[in-house]
Amino acid sequence: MKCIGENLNVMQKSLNQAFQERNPGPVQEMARQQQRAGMAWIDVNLGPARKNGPELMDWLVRTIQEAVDLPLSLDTSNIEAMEAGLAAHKGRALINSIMARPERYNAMLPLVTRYDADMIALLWGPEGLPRDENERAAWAVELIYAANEMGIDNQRIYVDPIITPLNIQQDQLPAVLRFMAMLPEIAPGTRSVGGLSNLSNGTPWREPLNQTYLAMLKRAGMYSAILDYKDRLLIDIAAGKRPDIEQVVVAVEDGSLTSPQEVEENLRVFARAARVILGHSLYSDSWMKLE
Ligand code: THG
Repeated sequence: MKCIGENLNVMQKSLNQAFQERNPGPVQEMARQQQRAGMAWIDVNLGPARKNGPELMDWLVRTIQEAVDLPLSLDTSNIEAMEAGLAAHKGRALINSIMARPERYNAMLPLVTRYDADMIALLWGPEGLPRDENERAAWAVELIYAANEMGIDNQRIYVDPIITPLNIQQDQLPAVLRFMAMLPEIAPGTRSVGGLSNLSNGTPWREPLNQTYLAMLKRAGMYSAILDYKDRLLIDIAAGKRPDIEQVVVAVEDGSLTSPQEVEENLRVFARAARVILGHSLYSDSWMKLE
């Protein structure tokens, strides 16, 4: 699986200060670390970027691409900031993201063709989060059809089914996996992506949950993930270097492993996490101790 580093964002206190002061040092240092960790893209996350959005995005794109030779995933809901980033970007940028809402995609799809970019099709619909795999499918069809009408080929579209936090919407995680199985038929040739850390937001078990769900998404055919580049084990799983962990996760998914006790102690955490992600056990902050 290809990795997109999530860490260069305005929520990071130390970086936010560098952003505001237009201090290139910390930004370029993190960009180099992300490249060394094997990221295929760096997500540049400004959120709504209400203040000086276009000028800040322009500066960030130039500053990062001065230090590393990587394409960027431009992550902002501010369309003017998105356009400024695309204009400054060298090579093919990834627009993160375009929602399945007509007023958003009608405004943003022209940027994909104007700047010859790739795009993330975010399955956030007119009524907000999708409720199951069928709603995801319906919104994917609508958005991809609109993109195709503008001359954007499926190969340039990265479908994001939206990964939601386990502690809020446990049943959406299996729904995303079922949607992944449907995607090649719905939209042949599209790629896929998901924001992995959303899953574990607000839980005390971030790493094992992210690692386990990544193994499931990989098996389900997901092409890429936005993730924490500092989690070495996660990156190893994405690169296929941990078949032992993948095997445990598959065994839970296929029902051949029913008790975490059946595997070596160091792999039990992945069996437990797989059970809670699949809904075999109910999530609570103390579930890891209870299993
Ligand atoms: N899909 C797409 N884009 C996305 C998301 C998605 N962009 C934003 C987000 N989701 C992915 N990026 C992040 C970035 C940071 C965190 C989660 C997702 C995160 N940060 C730590 C936290 O809040 O606890 C704080 C940062 C730190 O201190 O390390 O969780 O789904 N297309």
